[in-house]
Amino acid sequence: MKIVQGNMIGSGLRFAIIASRFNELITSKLIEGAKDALTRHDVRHQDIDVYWTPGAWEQPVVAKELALSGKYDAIITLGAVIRGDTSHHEYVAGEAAKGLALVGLEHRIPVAFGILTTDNLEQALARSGSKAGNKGADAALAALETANLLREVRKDRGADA
Ligand code: INI
Repeated sequence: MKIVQGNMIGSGLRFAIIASRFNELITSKLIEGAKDALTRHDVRHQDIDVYWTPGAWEQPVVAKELALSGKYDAIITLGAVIRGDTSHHEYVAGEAAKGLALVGLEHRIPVAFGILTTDNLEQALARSGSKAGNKGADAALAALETANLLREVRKDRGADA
């Protein structure tokens, strides 16, 4: 039986973080969580770049361009879509999720989904560094593990890394 998994060693890997200015109170904390998680796993500060978008809606097109650049081993998307009085937030969250999933598949690069989708600000605060952890850190670690897993899978296939 063969078990293949990605290790959690970040040295030499390069990451792009895409973060929304919308709900920056939350997203700034997600960025801190993501950066902390990566550097604790030996990713160098200079190998982490942060790109700001106006909102979650704009993230897929930026992710696509970054994937095309070939500069990164993984992309980490961070945002907070909080339910409002209208259905606007549903379109924003749904299209961001669809678009980001497409970028990962088309460009064969891990695109971690660290966009919170919550009913209220309290739930978002709980997930950005308080009682429910920090989803920015979780997304960063998922990106790191998947980047290393893809390396293993490509090695197995004899494909270029
Ligand atoms: N963008 C977010 O990142 N989170 C939200 O909660 C949100 N809501 O609810 O409106 C939001 N809207 C802005 C959107 O991402 C675009 O920036 C805007 O529609 C302009 O294209």
